[in-house]
Amino acid sequence: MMQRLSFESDYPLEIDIPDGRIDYHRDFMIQDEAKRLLQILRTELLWREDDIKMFGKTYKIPRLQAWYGDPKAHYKYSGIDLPLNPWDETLYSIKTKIENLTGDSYNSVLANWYRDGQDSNGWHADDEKELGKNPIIASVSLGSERVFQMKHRTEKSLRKNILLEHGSLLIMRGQTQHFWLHQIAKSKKVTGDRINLTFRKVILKSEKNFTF
Ligand SMILES: O=C(O)CCC(=O)C(=O)O
Repeated sequence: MMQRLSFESDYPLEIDIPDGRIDYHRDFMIQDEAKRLLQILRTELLWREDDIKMFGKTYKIPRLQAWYGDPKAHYKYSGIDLPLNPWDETLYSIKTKIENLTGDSYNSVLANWYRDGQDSNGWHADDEKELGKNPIIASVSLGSERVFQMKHRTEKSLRKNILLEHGSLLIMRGQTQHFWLHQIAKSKKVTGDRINLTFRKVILKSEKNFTF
């Protein structure tokens, strides 16, 4: 069942999942500000249409993406080595807003642009070794609402569906990436676009205690 979250009391809402932790800030941005940022990011970011290889075949990833961050904050997933762009002013200001709100720190961001409901992001966890043991992932949603689906890796009956609203911030922390997978499935009902920004802290290769 899909959950539209209610905010009568506590803010942010801690979404109750075993073996992990999720906080959801529905009103992270006021609607006008979120709309303005969506318009800027559509044109300002260096969007790429990357390929992925699966079972010997090459496919276009069903969304556009772009990677920004501190010098040396390199990131690779599913064989895709994303070129690192230096911080964009708009992305940096959103990063600072999240850091001031939560007290966490980030050095990079993966931007995803879902052009319509046919764009998607399949089941995965953000568990690459560059992200360290219990990564904190801060995910901002701008534009059309999409459902963030989660499933537990071993307890197959455990699932969670969260509606990601325009201007919201969802934070995954603790052991979430070890125990849970997430996805944005295709949807025939969604016609508009959506930009998602997932702020991360990549362990820099120059850091002494970096071990793969
Ligand atoms: O679009 C989203 O909300 C999820 C993005 C995501 O899963 C990712 O970038 O790893």
